Amino acid sequence: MTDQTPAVATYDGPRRILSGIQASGALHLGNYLGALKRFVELQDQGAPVYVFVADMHAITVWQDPAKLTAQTREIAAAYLASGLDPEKATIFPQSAVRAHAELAWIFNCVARLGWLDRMTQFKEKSGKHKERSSVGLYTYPVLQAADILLYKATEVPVGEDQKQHLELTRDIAAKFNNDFGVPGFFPVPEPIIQGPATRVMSLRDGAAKMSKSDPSDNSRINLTDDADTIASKIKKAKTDPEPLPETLDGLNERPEAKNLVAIYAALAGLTREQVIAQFGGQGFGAFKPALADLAVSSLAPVTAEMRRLMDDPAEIDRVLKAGAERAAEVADPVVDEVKKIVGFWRA
Ligand code: AQP
Repeated sequence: MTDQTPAVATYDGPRRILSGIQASGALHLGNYLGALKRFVELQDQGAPVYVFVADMHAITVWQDPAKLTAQTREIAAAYLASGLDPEKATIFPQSAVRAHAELAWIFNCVARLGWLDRMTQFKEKSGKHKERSSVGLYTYPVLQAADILLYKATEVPVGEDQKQHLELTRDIAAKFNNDFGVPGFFPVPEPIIQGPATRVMSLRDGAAKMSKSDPSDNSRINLTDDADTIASKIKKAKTDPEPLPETLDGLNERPEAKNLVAIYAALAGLTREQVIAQFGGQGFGAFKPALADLAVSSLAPVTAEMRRLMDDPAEIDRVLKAGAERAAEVADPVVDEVKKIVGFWRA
């Protein structure tokens, strides 16, 4: 929390879960284990789930317009193929609900420059070329706060990398409630960063996050990879020469081994202790083929369903349109109320 954050007021609205994935390229195993699988678990627990395709976030870096539309459908296909049910979960493209942009502007005037200056993801993504980065890339976490608070979301399932952005959302909610004298108007949402795979690492470098933008395709398993490609990427994954340890502590200082064990645990629905109990003492010559088989059998149904859906864009579009209408029913009254609170003119 920043030093400017006032005391948290109580929010007594309903429980709501919200998250999104950028339409910025092919999805990978990190997105699947850190985000998609979690959304489905929450939906299956009966929670009201809102999941959007973050196309407005995607354009913070250049996107070919023709590809952006296809990528938006592809993320929606991944949501459906992973098990999200459009009757239960509200699935929609961010840009189809205008209130996201409206609330983001108001939040740009609530958030402080000092808060954004601390965001490590901007520093990583802008690299040495900060001056050439888009202004949108800088204010990205403010749009993310609008995405979340527009639905008065109480919980946000994300991977570890989004923790700092979630803290900024909490600060914006608290500052808005405080500045405008509306305690409890916005909830101060909780991040849900749980499970054995909140930070899946690159297969080529145990110190780097598995990421869409990594130039090496061998660093990640894409949801669109076929069985042979998955097996070959796991076979080539960087490891050390030691066998797997007999205890979890033995994975310390062995980032690549730790990552592969975490991936196995997440895919098999086991704890890392259980994986170590099964494979401790065995070399990667035995563990990697077992992991490859598991990855292929877990991802094959998702990949096949994604392909089927991608061949039927009309079905995806129906889901997105209905989802956008349902999302707007929640979002529009919230942004109307915010405009009233801020003092904007209305007839
Ligand atoms: N490696 C990861 N392990 C666990 N969770 C991850 N997520 C991303 N990478 C991992 C989670 O996936 C959700 C959607 O992420 P996103 O596409 O919106 O943005 P991102 O985090 O920027 O994903 P990438 O792959 O790293 O994209 P690039 O390379 O474009 O930056 C989020 O919940 C995220 O935590």
